[in-house]
Amino acid sequence: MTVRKNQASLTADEKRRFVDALLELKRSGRYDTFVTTHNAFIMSDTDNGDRVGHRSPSFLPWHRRFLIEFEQALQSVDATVNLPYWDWTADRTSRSSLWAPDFLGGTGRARDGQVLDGAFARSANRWTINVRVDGRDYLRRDLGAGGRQLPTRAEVDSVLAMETYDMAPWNSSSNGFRNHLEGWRGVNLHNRVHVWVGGQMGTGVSPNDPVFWLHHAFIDKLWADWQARHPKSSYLPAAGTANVVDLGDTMRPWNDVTPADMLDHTRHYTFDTAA
Ligand SMILES: [Cu+2]
Repeated sequence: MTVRKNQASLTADEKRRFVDALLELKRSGRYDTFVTTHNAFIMSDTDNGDRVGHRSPSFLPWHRRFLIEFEQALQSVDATVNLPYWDWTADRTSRSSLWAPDFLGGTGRARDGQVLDGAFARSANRWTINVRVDGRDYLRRDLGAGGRQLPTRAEVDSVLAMETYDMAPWNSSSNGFRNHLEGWRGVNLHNRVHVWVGGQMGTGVSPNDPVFWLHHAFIDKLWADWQARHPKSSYLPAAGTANVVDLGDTMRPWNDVTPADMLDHTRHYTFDTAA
């Protein structure tokens, strides 16, 4: 049974196994296929055209399916590994244990953003950035870039209070829960965290940084928390919407899974705590 835990509560052994499984997926080439897929959707999802992975209602079920597939890949390396989540409202500085050398390593150096410690540093030679948007082949970060702050618990609660899942025009200008969580409108939760980490996390090839999975596992948990809080609210739109994945439509790239199939996470995993 997969239980997704808060990263702050992982034991030293759990951290080591998670990092080792990441390194093995990277070595085998499987890791980079996830980066390629994510970037392809970032490039093709547009506000006025087809949109599946981002800036649309299916942002949440798409990433849920994407994380399940990634977690299964990790478990094929080490069956004890589950995806942890990063509650950035609680662990909100670069001094968090998340960024220690025994886990994800820290921020990048000022000159070029290069991460210098931990298993994903260039010097460890096991984390070359192959799927990239520029020539730099090393992991980069700029934690807290430009003095930005991570979202607060109060900001998260203000978004969880929104009753309606999503609204027309079903894109980055929408009102409703999904777009506020994604961050194109309002207090900005998910997008802001990508920008706060900086480096590759601020680009379409963001899964190059392993923190991508921990960030999205928490976004996914917030969707579950929202469902628990609004049992009468459901995924929208229900049917017949051009360019958008309705409740019963299949999602690319899998073509065999719908948002309806993704509503109940407990078929796949549970969380250590509710919100
Ligand atoms: Cu993201």
